[in-house]
Amino acid sequence: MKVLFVYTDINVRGGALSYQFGIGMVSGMLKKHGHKTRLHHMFGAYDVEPLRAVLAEWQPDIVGFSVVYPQYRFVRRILEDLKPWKAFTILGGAHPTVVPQCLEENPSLNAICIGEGEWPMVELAAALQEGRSPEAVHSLWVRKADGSIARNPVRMFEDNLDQFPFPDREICDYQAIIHSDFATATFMFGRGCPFNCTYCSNHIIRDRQEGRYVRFRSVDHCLEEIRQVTTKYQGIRYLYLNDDTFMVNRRWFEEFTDKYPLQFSLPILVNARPEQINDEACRRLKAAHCQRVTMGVEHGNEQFRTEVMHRKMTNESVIQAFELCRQYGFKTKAHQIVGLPGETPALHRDTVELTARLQPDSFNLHIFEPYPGTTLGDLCEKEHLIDPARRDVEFVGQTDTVLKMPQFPREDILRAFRLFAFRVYRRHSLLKAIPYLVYYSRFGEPLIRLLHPIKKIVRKFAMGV
Ligand code: B12
Ligand code: SF4
Repeated sequence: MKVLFVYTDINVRGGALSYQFGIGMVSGMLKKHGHKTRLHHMFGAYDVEPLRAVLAEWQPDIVGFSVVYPQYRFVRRILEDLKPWKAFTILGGAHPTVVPQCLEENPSLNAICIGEGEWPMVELAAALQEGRSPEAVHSLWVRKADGSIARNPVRMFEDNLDQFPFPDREICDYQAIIHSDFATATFMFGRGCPFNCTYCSNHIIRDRQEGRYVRFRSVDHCLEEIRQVTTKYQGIRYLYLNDDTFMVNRRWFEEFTDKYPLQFSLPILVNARPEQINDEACRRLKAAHCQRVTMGVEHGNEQFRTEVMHRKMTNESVIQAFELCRQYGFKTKAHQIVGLPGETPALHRDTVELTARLQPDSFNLHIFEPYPGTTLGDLCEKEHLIDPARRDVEFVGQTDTVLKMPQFPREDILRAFRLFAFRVYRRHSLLKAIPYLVYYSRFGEPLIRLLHPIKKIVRKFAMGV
């Protein structure tokens, strides 16, 4: 079977290409079972014509989309714009996992996959190849010939991740991704996350399947993947270990940080929760050539962060974590959010103040977006906080708001977003504050694309990394 994956990355901010692990994992598994796969990456503005050309030229049997909620509106448009479809169409990824009913909204769609897609896709491809009906494939909802929908039971989480092939990086121009992403190769060693942040879909994804959710591949399996990737691709200078939960499994973390430096010398970039950072963890990270630690802080007001966002940590522990990382010589990066339901300009000022106190080398400020089914998404619906006129508006992800809150109007949220970096860095470094001010201004997005050829120099200058 020929399976075409579509990765929509439409209207996202910034010029870097990214690798989609979900597609990579499913593609690796399909290839192992003798199928052919190909990827169509939609990057930049919405343009369906190149996809139309690929469909006509390659004639895939199955077209699989990997979909997150902010991209769903584009996927719907694609399904409409390219109908009638000759291929079997299926959605997988976070959005159909959380909202499987999206099958009903799209007449051009044949099926959706709930949760992990490796085995369901292999079974789907086998059924279609053998001329059997895929109506009973577990984890799939399938539109039947009579128009009704088969809602099949969902498989358990796969416990042994080592049995899957490595994510298929040959499906894309992975060399170009490394180049575009500052000479960085990205890895994901585990799956699942044990936390319950109320703005994140994680808790719903966890509930969709039975079994152990937070899992890691064995350390040796991960090291072998690093070896293969660093041997095969040129010019890699950093390894980004993208797992949110890199340090959650202490035994795994210790084994990794023991073994990695014996075999590799490339610097690693990691994600951590502030409460996981202590002397012992930093010593281990240092030994593993860690260069940067990224931490989700998400808000500067302790009470708001705990009660509304369910991120239970003190500001003091956050400050200590950033200081400790600095002492060990790691660059730091913080994630923050503005425009949350119930937030006020005064509460946001706490985020500015805490970030100014932390002085991370770099940061990401996201504007809150209500994802369906999340605790905060449901709250926004219940309290009618979503502006009906803006619900389906297409904008550059997380740089605008769909909420209408009298205490924190849209104009103020956008202003807070644009001025955040300047406010955070102005007292410490105008050289850093001013480029950031431009980056987050209205002209930021066109400028990022204009400066694309010299972005490494710009980043080094502004962020020191
Ligand atoms: C790492 C990560 C990223 C990374 C890498 C993304 C990737 N998948 O490779 C980066 C930083 C690039 C990223 C970007 C974004 N992310 Co993200 N990300 C995650 C995170 C933490 C883990 C995802 C992951 O890679 N898991 C491992 C892989 C193997 O699993 P998977 O992707 O789920 O894929 C499996 C199944 O879903 C399924 N599957 C996936 N695709 C397909 C396709 C088909 C056809 C089939 C059948 C099955 C299938 O099979 C896969 C293998 O089992 C999740 C949180 C979470 N707990 O899941 C958020 C999450 C998926 N991200 C989310 C969002 C919103 C985004 C962004 C929009 C953020 C932004 N504004 O920029 C972008 C969107 C990028 C895009 N264009 O799609 C949301 C999605 C919410 C929702 N309800 O849709 C999540 C759930 C976090 C949250 N805040 O709720 N993300
Ligand atoms: S730590 Fe990250 S992935 Fe886990 S629940 Fe919170 S936001 Fe979601």
